[in-house]
Amino acid sequence: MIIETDEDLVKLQKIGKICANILQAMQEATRVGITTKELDELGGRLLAQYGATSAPMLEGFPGYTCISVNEEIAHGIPGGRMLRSGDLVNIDVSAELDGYFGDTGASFLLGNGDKMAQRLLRASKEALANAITAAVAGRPLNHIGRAVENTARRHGLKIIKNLCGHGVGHSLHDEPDMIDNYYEPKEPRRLEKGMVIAIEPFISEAEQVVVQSKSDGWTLRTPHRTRAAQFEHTLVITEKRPIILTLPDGR
Ligand code: M3C
Ligand code: CO
Ligand code: CO
Repeated sequence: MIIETDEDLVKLQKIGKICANILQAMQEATRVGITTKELDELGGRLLAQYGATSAPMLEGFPGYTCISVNEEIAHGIPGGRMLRSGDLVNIDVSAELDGYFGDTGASFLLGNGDKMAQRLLRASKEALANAITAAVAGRPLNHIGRAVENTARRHGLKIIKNLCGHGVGHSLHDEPDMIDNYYEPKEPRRLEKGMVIAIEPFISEAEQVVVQSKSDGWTLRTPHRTRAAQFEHTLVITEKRPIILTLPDGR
């Protein structure tokens, strides 16, 4: 969506902060032995406290939040899987309040993890930061993907090419759709002032596509089960630096 009124901005800020606070609380609650279902139930309780609705559930997803572990890249279904030291965990929180949506996600390690997992985290965090810097009104939309792709290359890593950012606002996946995480020279669109978008680079250790699980219809994995990490923020495009809507309280 494109912001038209002050009310649009205020309501997007509200749901953005809610998503960010819930993501932070779930990250803080993550410990060895907890199941992804228990973590998701915390997310569900917090959503209820804020009066917000899980966006994945509105799409028929069987969980309040998406929790993806190791070989799961995205859309991981919360369940009985117990988290272990060294797991690379991704939590993605998206929700609706008053007709407005927010979307944020983060990957992190439980314990120290291995060198590659640490590299994936550093690179994907940096890719999101560089993409945010590139997201200025008037610039070609493909500057976002270019920033992500260049960051991955500098770290000797790959991009998951069939996962992309998207517009957000009146729906979870809104206009402009399909914001590629790689440089697409034929992309004709430009960023506009007031555009609300979610940028979410998935940086990968080897493979460049994900496939959907045939058994649950949701979980996205790479064919050979190699890993990736994601960070996601919802932003409003301006003529300067974008406004990041999904920062938790106190940040
Ligand atoms: N918030 C998720 C979608 C959740 S709906 C099951 C998203 O938009 O960030 C992703 N899209 C693709 C992979 S993760
Ligand atoms: Co998301
Ligand atoms: Co998203």
